[in-house]
Amino acid sequence: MNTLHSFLQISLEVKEALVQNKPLVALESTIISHGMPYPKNVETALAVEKVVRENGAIPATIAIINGKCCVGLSENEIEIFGKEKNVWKVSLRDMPYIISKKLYGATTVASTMRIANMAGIKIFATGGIGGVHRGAEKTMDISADLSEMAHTNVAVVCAGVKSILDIGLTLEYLETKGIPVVTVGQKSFPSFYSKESNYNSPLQLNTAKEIADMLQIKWTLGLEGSVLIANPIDAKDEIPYSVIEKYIQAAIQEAEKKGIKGKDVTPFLLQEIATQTKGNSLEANIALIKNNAKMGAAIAKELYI
Ligand code: PSU
Ligand code: MN
Repeated sequence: MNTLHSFLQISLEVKEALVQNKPLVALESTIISHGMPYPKNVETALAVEKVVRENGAIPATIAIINGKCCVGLSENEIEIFGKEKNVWKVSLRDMPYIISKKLYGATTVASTMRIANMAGIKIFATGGIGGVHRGAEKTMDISADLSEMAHTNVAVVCAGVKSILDIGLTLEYLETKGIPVVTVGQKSFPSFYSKESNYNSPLQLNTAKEIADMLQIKWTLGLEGSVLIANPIDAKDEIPYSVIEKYIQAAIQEAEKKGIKGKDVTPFLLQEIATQTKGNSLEANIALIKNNAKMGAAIAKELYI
């Protein structure tokens, strides 16, 4: 009989870290296969793993390969996810299909969280989460990332919510689902490419230790689910809101014109914005992921002590 165990493949390094109670940071693979172009995607994925290590934690990049949920990828596997065209973007609904068909599956925030939880990893660093899309009152396009965050005990470090989404509605949805949203070191809720947005963060904490304390208390109380840790992009790397907003508007219009729908929306918008900003948005994206990896490692270190 198949058990959960038979579908989970944890790398030696990650296994050792789990046994020895070393800090671990989960990383997703959709960002590699559908979030950035080759070869920058592979370079970034490897650089992000390096940042996690340099900050005293063990990286665990997660993906689905050959019928297994893999926790901890080799360089060669990361290269495949960056290069191959036949890699699926796998959210929760796609997991059983991709596993049963033994296809390559790049995991989104939702599926990465679920697999990290199976392995016992509590901290996950990424760039941006999916959320409530603009116009969701008509399209119902709300990412499964949000519902997953309502009940899986893995904290997500991201750079806030980018305004391809409806930031206000995303914050409302998070509140409804009981998901704490805490911004690191500032009042304004960050918006991915930009350090700030027009929204205040519901909560603010200033150190990794404070965040780790809050996570421990949440889960000790039996309050299930994630915490959204919004880590603002460094001022030197940001694209100001007023500048990026017009590219985002244009990209959304282009997606509508082309009839892009469902799971293709986010990758299309990211690519369109990168093209229109002549790669500037991609550079900001890379900088903020590294920044989040660093914060993820710092929190993981506090949590495992
Ligand atoms: N935002 C980014 N880069 C990404 C994604 C979001 O800046 O790569 C990916 C993440 O994997 C996220 C997913 O979980 O898009 C959300 O997709 P959807 O909106 O289809 O749920
Ligand atoms: Mn969607």
